[in-house]
Amino acid sequence: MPKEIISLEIGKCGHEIGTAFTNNIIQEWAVYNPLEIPTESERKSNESANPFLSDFKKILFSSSSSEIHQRSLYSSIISDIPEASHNWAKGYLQSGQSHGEEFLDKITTIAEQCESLDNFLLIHSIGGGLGSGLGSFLLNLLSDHFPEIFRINFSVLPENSYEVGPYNAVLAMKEMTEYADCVYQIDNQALLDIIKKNTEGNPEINASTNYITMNNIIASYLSDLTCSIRYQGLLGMSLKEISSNLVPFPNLQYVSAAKAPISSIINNIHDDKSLVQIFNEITDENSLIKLSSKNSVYLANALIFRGNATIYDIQANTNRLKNSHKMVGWNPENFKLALYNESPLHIPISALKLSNGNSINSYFSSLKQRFLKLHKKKSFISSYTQYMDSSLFSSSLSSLEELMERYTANTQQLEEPTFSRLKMIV
Ligand SMILES: Nc1nc2c(ncn2[C@@H]2O[C@H](COP(=O)(O)OP(=O)(O)OP(=O)(O)O)[C@@H](O)[C@H]2O)c(=O)[nH]1
Ligand SMILES: [Mg+2]
Repeated sequence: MPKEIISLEIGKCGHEIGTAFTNNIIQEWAVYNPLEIPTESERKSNESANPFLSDFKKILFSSSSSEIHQRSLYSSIISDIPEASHNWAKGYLQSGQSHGEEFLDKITTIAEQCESLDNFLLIHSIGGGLGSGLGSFLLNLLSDHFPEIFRINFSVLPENSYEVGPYNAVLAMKEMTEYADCVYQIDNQALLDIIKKNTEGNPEINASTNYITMNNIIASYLSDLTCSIRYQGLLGMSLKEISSNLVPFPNLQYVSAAKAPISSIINNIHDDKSLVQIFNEITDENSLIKLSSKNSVYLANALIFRGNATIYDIQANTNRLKNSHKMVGWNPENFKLALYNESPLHIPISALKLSNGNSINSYFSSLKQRFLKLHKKKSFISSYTQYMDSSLFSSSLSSLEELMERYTANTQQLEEPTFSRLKMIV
């Protein structure tokens, strides 16, 4: 029975999110298991004192040792990596390739400590240099050396104001399309807009608290995704099971999410929305990536429900939700449900809807436009071509265009695609 997750936190954003996520699950665990939480010094002296963290191994890849939070929670820290200066190519080559052997040694040592490794989880932004470039390099490395182990990316997309973001994101996505088994994407711009909408009139939320609030939302998303390493569940599903169900075919592996209730996470307040209200909130309009839900067709969906409600009510609401989604003709029933009694902190009931479908093309098309706008003006090109061949820009853009075409083609046809299916886990 696979169980351990090795999470690779890459770059500043990866580290901040990894920290917010670990804090979230430790606090939550303390509510349900008050006697089992070890102190910081117990953790330092005895690694196995981490009750669920023994199944959740963290490796940090950072270019600065001064800002590392909670050292004791990491199985390994690599903190002397050269800065990638917002540049995918520098991150891939200078921060990645030139340290490849050292990275492989560290990852292999941790992997050998696992009884039955479930997956690698790469947490990073694909806007910055290290997260996108080193992230791409590590994904390649894992694919070469651990081909049997599922590779899951949890990738933050750059907000509109992050100038070189579109270059780095498109270059990284070429690698993820090729080497990742599943990619959960979250869009900083969508988060900023959701926060703005939910905080009008709240004087405590301002630009400087945005990252904290954004990371709380992301942490809670990751916490839902990884419930199975902490709780039994009435209907439990491991991260690998959820991910392989969401990706019926390789190279169509981009998952978006909608979460409810979101205002309680943002405003840090107790929320007691009804089950119907919660289900009404998890639409594409509230997605954590900006999507247009017009004519959406889904290849697969999954719902992670947490909290106390009768199975009958959950099932009735799930059926209602399912009926509002147009599923692809050859996969009409792919709407998986995971159920956990343990709700998130301060929230009695919550739901996370995960979707893989053609509405992601609306985001990809806006990313392509942002990329082209930069590329046509030849902005920043020379800082990339110091490290890579310029043809990589056009091949990465082609990879994005082909991905969009695959999403369109495979959500239109009634027949099952002819390329080989990933092994489905029911
Ligand atoms: N949600 C969220 N986004 C962040 C955070 N920190 C940085 N980002 C975003 O990540 C992108 C920049 O990536 P970073 O992670 O800072 O960069 P890096 O990977 O360390 O790489 P370099 O600094 O370029 O070497 C931008 O889109 C930032 O807005 C964070 O704590 N939370
Ligand atoms: Mg950085």
